[in-house]
Amino acid sequence: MDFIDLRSDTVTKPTPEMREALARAEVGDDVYGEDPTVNQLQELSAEMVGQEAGLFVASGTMGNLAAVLAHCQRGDEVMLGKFAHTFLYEAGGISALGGVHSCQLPNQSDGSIALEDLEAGLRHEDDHQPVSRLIALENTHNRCGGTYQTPKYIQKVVGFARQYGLKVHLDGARIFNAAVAQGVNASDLTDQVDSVTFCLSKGLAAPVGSVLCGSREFIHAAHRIRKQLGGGMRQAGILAAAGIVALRTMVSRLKEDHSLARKLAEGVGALPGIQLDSPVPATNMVFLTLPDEFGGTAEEIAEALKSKGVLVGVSGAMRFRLVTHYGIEQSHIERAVSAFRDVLSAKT
Ligand code: TLP
Repeated sequence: MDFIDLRSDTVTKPTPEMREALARAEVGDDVYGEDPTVNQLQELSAEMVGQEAGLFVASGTMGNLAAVLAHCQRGDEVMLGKFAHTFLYEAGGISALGGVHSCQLPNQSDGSIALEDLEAGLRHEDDHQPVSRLIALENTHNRCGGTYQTPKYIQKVVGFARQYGLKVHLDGARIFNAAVAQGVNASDLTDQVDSVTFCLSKGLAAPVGSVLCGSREFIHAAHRIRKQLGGGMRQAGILAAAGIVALRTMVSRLKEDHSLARKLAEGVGALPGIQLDSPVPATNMVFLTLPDEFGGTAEEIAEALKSKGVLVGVSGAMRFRLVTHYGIEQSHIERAVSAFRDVLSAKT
């Protein structure tokens, strides 16, 4: 069966132009810094997010981990939201591998962390306490519904961080979704922070990879950590070539994903019993909950949808995540809505 896969934008497959570019890529040994295509991707990335330098890494998880390890010593503390991807879904890497303590603060509905909460989370000069070193933000915010934060908010957090001598890392896995949704440049959201990771392999559809960007000095430190993590790649230009095409050709089309997410929300939101987190999704994610009366489990509902050709993500007891992306079209949205209609009406 040909599935309509709404589980994540990570399922996107490379475009024909990417396949051509990776076949033709000029390569070298990137551990020696000699892969011209990797170097080109890193320069382009840094320029697009308004930072001095970039580092091609295997994944968003590796980018965030290398960043936290480059900013923090063992026993230091990172302040992040309790729904942060780095806290919930990165296998505890920052504490397991870096010995970095986390201070988990409430996330507002748009994924931001209130300045009062940051203030309350600050540690003081006291041997009993860890040292506050870093604030980690996430934009768009996955668990909060693909919501975004504005340049003004980021600027406020950076101002706060400067006041207390803290660094700011941004998990910008979907930073281009955040930028396109607000009609701003990605750099408006990233040029103030100390480091930013963004992913090539989500909505931008490249097969592999993320880029960590920051100052030259920071990237020098992160480069060593990437090596420690086993992430020094060799002729990685094969992968980087697809990333370059992703950055050049796939950013502006993200608005189509956002518009299809709104249509999907409209369609499923009109079905009886479905509760949307937000009637108008901010970017490319639709989160919905079914009332307990439906009986059974979210996994059973997901299985029933699968038997109708639609794959969805389960993100809690009767909570689902549907993500639009390259390869999803209007006709798929209609089929997904009718699969939900059928499955729910069979249950009632
Ligand atoms: N998110 C994946 C899953 O891990 C949940 C997804 O399907 O959304 N930051 C954010 C905000 C992310 O959403 C993800 C991936 C990452 C970091 C990690 O990226 P990868 O998967 O490349 O390690």
